[in-house]
Amino acid sequence: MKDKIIQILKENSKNPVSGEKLSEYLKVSRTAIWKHINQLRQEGYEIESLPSRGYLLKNTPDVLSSIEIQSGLKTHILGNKIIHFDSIDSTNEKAKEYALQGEKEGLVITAEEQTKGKGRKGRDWISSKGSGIWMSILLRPDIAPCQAPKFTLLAAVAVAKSIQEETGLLVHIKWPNDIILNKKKVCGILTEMNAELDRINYIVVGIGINVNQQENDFSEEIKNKAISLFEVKKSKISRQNLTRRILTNLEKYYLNFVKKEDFSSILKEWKELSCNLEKEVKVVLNGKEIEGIAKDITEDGALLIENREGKLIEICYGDVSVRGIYDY
Ligand code: BTX
Repeated sequence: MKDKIIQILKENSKNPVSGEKLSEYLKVSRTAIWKHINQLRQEGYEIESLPSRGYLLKNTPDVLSSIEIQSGLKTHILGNKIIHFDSIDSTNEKAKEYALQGEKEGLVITAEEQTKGKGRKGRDWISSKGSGIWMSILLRPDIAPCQAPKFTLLAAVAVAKSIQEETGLLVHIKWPNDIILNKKKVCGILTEMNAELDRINYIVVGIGINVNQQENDFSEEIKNKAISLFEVKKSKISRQNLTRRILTNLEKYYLNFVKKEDFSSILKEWKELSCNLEKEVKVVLNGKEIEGIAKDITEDGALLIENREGKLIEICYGDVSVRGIYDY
């Protein structure tokens, strides 16, 4: 209902719409309209009440709601359906629930705040209210499950490019799933999959970006490794514009990969954006440390490390530290 009211007010941006007209059109009482208008005001919509003329929308807040993101979104699949939550445990968990109910690919779950945002291996992802992009995208690619790790790389390229295009800031990718700005983590990507031996049922790509937090907004626990776009750009960034750009770029890379089976161009861009290659790295894998120089990334998205003995080791997953970048 609130979305419908906003849509009508947007379509009549120059002319006030009376409560009577809204209630007739939407077939609800004028009291119900009034309640919804008040709720919208609480959510940050600036709606003027002009005596005996009606409601006029003066300003929209930077929320990640379906109506705001979809207006101006030119994708074919991603974002066809967007479900927005003011507060939720984890957008990835919600997307997986919808996936199990048979929801089509392209569904996007967005939230203003996550109370149990997830990182990898049960780690937390701190997702404070209204300041970041916390979203998950449901995909159902017709490819073999062993190809799934490529989605994290693909998403990282799409997000890094989108941040650069939208803000002009130079970001890098730290294998496999971090986006780095000024040597700190500005974004994390969590890809989760449900598959059988030979086919993927669904993939959920969860993207968390620190957008408009100020330095003091980060808790003690993460303030040495986390950074927001605002801190470097020194001006507020539209979460709506950045979200639309990410969905557009992600769809482009996704379709190139699944329809044209072209991963090599994504890999090339990944390498250009990487902060790992030719750097000294340390990988912690099942509690064991491997040190060496990151030499390359394979077609399957694994990291190739040359160890101290000059032997090449292929790392498919694990936590990588790069000298000089936060936890190393
Ligand atoms: P990760 O395991 O690589 O990173 C998690 C680690 O990053 C934490 O242990 C903490 O040290 C640090 N950290 C936590 N919060 C932040 C933050 N806001 N900024 C920078 N560093 C932080 C990375 O996992 C994958 C994160 C994906 C998050 C998205 S948000 C939407 C979707 N829903 C969901 O529950 N997760 C994904």
